[in-house]
Amino acid sequence: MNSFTFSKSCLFLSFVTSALLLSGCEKKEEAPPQTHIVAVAPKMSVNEFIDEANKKLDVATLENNTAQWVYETFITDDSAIISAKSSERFLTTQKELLAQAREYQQTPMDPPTAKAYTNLTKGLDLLPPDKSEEISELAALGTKMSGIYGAAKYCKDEAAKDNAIKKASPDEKGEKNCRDLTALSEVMAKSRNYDELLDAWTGWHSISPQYRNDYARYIELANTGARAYGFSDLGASWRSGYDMPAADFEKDVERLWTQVEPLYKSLHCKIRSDLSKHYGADKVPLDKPIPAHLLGDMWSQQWGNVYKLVEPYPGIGSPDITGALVKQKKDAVAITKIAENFFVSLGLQSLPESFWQKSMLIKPRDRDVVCHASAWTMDAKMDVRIKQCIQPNEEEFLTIHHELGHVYYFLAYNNLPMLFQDGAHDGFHEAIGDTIMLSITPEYLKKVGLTDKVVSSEQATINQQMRMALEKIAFLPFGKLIDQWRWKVYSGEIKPEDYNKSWWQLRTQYQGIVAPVARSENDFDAGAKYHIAANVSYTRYFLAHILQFQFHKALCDAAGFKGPLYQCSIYDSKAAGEKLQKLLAAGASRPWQDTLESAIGTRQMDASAILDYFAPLSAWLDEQNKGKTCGW
Ligand code: X8Z
Ligand code: ZN
Repeated sequence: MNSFTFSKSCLFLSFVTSALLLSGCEKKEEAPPQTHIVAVAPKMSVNEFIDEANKKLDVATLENNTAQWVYETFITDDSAIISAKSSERFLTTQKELLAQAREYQQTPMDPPTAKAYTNLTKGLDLLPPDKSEEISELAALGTKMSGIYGAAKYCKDEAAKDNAIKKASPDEKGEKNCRDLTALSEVMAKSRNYDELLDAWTGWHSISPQYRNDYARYIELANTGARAYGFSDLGASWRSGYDMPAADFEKDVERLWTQVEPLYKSLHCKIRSDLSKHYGADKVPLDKPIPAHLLGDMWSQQWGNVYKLVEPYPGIGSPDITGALVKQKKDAVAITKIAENFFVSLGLQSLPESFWQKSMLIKPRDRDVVCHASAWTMDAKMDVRIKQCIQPNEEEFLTIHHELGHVYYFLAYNNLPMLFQDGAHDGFHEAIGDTIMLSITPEYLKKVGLTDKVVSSEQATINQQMRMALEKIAFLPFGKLIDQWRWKVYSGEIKPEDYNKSWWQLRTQYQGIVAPVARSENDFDAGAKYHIAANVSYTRYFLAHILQFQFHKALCDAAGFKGPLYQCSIYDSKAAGEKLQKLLAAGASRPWQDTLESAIGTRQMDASAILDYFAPLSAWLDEQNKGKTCGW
């Protein structure tokens, strides 16, 4: 991702995304204003400038990453100051580089230089405002919001909250009445009691209003930065990072959504009817959106935790990963090693020793940290790390594969210049670990000792597909809507006084869910999601959910697999590994369309592979939904 900035998270140390290859072809509205163009001849050639930018970014990124790592793994008032200061310095370096870059806007460039230039100037997650006091305020607000999010605890009563703040020991009374996101998420995952779920949901959503005003100010400042570089707002900068005109990119996102929307609606229909059976039609009416706290997840984004409630054929052949991890007493390191072993089986390298020494794989007992999982490359070489609060359950097991996907990407491109050290686009980076996840089939689990039997039957297939669809299909509208909201917030179409209303309009429109209790503009429900508080763009995950199936198909072909896509596991295939490694090693050195074409023979993101994968479930859902009123 474009981690030029402090406010990234899920992967660190990449600066770039891209847009049009040659600066001469840029879209008018995104070109920096003429007033900024310096009319004198640049001091150095554009190639020298790019070399210098690579060197400066190398130094600045290492310094910034260390500050952010310390902050996110040890949140205190002191580390917050260091983090904000470091972000401010980083933004200032970026400002200097971008000012210099303007001098080369009209300069002819060879393709690699043009790509590096694009990566330096397009698709950035944050852009520095001109005034130093605004940079400083922006940096401090970013740090503040991620810190509040990371350290937040919901306390049932205020006295408990005071105790939780005062007392250091987690065992003391106050802390027990206060629950952090990990504890609240556990309720969301495991409880099937309507009121208990409601308490956890409303509890977590009571945190974000405290930074609602900060968020509005952050948007103002971020837009000031974007406008200083000729973008209409920061959302336009985000959309400029895909090697195509931003308007075409928006159309592509719509095209992909149109392809998958019917399958989502079909899944929604069946899940709603199953939830209605469990909770009653008074709580889950059959023609209305689903209450947002009943889907096993704080944000209703992935629904795997309600699998047992909706299992098509109860008890048939669906391996219990959580059960196996617990039974076999797998700790965080052992779980990470299982994921590493997958990559190694493809012929990729083992993780460096420093990964094991420096990563944070469990939640420390004695301090606040940002538990939201992330992968880091500290020095753009071998110092790669993961920060995750791993527990022995299926969700964390899958997430560690996601994170290692980032880590293997970092390692594959670490010999490239800094401006090429990134994913082909941000959706590629998010798709790698998930592609591996698609190979976690029952047969694979048997090979690694996490299940003892594999059942082959139509019913077992449908169960397996349902399990996967609850993760992958359920996610799609959520993956799209977050930035639909944010793009409008950045453009000013959604005003601060409508933040919450517009958020729920989109949640209902796309996901078919509804807030479980009345909401108002005193709430800030979008801010209850990490990527909003931390300003991480989100369309990347939507794209990743489409791309990973395209990658899976290509890698299965390379592995010589002949059956249906959903049965394929590339585990142990060196041929698939070689193909994957080649894709990763290209980093952001070429437009993503070229990288995609070399890897899988097409220049387009396309949902046929995901639809093909889920063909059996799709047909089964159509059968099940006959006679039901679907939609909301
Ligand atoms: O944020 C993440 C990763 C880190 S890049 C854990 N994901 C999104 C989320 O949690 O909202 C992965 C899936 C979507
Ligand atoms: Zn990620």
